[in-house]
Amino acid sequence: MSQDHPRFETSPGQGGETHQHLPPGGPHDTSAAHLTTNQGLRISDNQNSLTVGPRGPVLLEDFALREKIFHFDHERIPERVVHARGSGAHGFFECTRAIPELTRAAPFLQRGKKTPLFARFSTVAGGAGSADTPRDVRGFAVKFYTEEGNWDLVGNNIPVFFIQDAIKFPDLVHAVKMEADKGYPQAASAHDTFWDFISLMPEAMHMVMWQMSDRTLPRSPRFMEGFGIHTFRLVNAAGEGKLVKFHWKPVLGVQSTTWDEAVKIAGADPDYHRRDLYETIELGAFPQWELGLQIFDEAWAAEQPYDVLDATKLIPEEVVPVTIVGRMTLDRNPDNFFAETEQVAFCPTNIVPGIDFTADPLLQGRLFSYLDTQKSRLGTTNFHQLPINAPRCPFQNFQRDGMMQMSVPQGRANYEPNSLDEIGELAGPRECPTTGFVTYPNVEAHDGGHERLRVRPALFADHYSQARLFYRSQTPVEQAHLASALVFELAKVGLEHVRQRMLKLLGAVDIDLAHRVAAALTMPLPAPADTAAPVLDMAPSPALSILGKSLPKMAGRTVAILFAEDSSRASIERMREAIEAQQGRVVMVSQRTGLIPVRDGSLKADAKLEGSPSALFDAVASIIPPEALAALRADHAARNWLADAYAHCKTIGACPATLRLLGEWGIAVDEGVTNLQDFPHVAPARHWAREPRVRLLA
Ligand code: HDE
Repeated sequence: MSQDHPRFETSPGQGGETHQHLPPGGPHDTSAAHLTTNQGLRISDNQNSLTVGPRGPVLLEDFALREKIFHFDHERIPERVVHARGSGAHGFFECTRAIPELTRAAPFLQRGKKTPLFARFSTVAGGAGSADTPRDVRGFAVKFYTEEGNWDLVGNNIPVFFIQDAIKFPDLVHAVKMEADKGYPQAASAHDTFWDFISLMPEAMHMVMWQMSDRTLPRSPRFMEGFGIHTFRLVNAAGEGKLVKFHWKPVLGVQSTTWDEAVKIAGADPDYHRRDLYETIELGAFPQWELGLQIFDEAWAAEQPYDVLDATKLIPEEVVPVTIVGRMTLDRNPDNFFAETEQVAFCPTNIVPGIDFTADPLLQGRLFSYLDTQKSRLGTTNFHQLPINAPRCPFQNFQRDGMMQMSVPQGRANYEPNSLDEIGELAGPRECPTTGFVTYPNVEAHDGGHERLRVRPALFADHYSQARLFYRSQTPVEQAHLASALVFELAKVGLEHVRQRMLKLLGAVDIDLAHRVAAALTMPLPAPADTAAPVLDMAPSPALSILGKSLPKMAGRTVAILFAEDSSRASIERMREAIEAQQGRVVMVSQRTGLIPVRDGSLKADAKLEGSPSALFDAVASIIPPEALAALRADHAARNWLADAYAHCKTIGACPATLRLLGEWGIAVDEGVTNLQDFPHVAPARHWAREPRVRLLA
């Protein structure tokens, strides 16, 4: 590097134009971790692009520059479609009153038990860069990392909602967000489209009261109540369920601002709430909320003048008191806003044993929406692997692959059930009926008394009767093909116990079939599998057979005519006419392509024998003069052509010279090998009687 061409250095006066190591703290600090590319390559210069000479163009070759800018270009991800503006913190939930009689959910089982969590508070309408203090509902979302999986309690700071049914949510959000044509106002409900919608939506009136109250102007998240809104269900270890509404109560009490304050704060410090949460945690004044429950049951609910599944209704605390069962403390700010607060993905579907849903139609819609939106926002189905979203308990299943897959599963068990453990291979995880999550059957009056179950109807239990019907409805040729296919496939299965199990299942389908397959595999025939339902002997259905439906017609079929130099053009033309008259198609095949001289002129070969095996055609005819025999005898492709046509049970139309070849090659003449005159009538048929002579069938 020449002294004439100074390079840019971030610490003026510390060296200038060459690579020199500077004192600690400078850009070339050797005591710090080395700066590398994403491939781990150490970077020698993070200040200057690579150029041709001091004033020349920047080189495409500068991969360090391109990687850095490429990554920067893609730093933004889609913001949340609602609740885009928010801030979060880590903390824990401490159980202050064990309630095993109400729920088996892990966080509530012992007094003093602590469960780590992450909470995020948000506005609803504004974009990610909007101010913290508009008049708006606030999100109050908490992710509990329990030892039985993540539980997300995704609530708001108001105990009711605008709408009763999720199907209205996109309309509500469109109406409140910036107007479609103007792109404003940002983060404000004070505009035409919001009030147009609301004026047509009487169910929103209760929520509008809350929205126009000072609840939507909180002093800070630290002074907000939080509500699960929907009625949920708690289920204890005995499987008994109670209905519940969740309440968060700030230890500091509830506090709002006035509208005028909120407006001025938005100007003076748009990050007022974010800063407030961050700074108080940094100062060690950890915000706290008590978690309270309103517990009730169906009988009580049925007597109320409102429906507890209606999210526009609350249950007055004076009617059903709020029982405090624990306390949330937020004691740690995120290390990185993007990695944690931005990438945290709350899903109301994240519940744990002991907690369940109800049929609230607003909740039911949310159960679809959140998982779905994360795919748009975080770009991959594997967002659950991000540190902020990953459960703190072990998790494993057979979901695989997908964009940004971080785990490296071992072994070939990527499906279930499997029996790979029987040969000492990794079999993977198994379902557990006793400790796994079980949905509360939930007999709610409006469900018509039907329980929510994971069962199949009783008649689905018969797996064999129709398999037997199918097999027995096949012609003997088809049965042989089916049995042989099973033999072919199972012969490729190296797992002895799997073959055994298949023979047992086949035995339950048809003992003769099982016997054929076992014999061909030289395996002893095991006893047939036990069946959950009686296997019926149904009357055979010929409609299930292919051969029963095959029509011996030329239409739609293709016939190849093999010819050679000096073949009889007249015989070939006669053959072509007969085939085409029956709507068949003719392909002329010869050892050479192009125009071939034949008796009385020439004929064009459409295909070369070597590249056009007889498998391509439905039937073949060979019209050749004795003079061609020598060349065909010496041609392996010619021999295969005829031998395969025979082995595939096709009709072969043979001239006298062809018959000689067939004889020489040991291809027996049968009813499917015809003279040229009969050929067009016999051609479409397959001659299955020939099959035992050409292959070993099961
Ligand atoms: Fe949400 N809501 N919501 N919501 N919601 C989202 O999910 C949705 C509703 C709430 O800090 C989205 O990850 C539908 C009620 C909070 O990351 C999305 C319906 C309540 C947050 C979504 C509702 C909420 C969201 C957008 C009508 C209070 C922020 C980004 C049935 C109980 C969570 C995302 C965070 C976020 C859908 C109604 C609370 C699109 C369809 C009622 C606190 O999935």
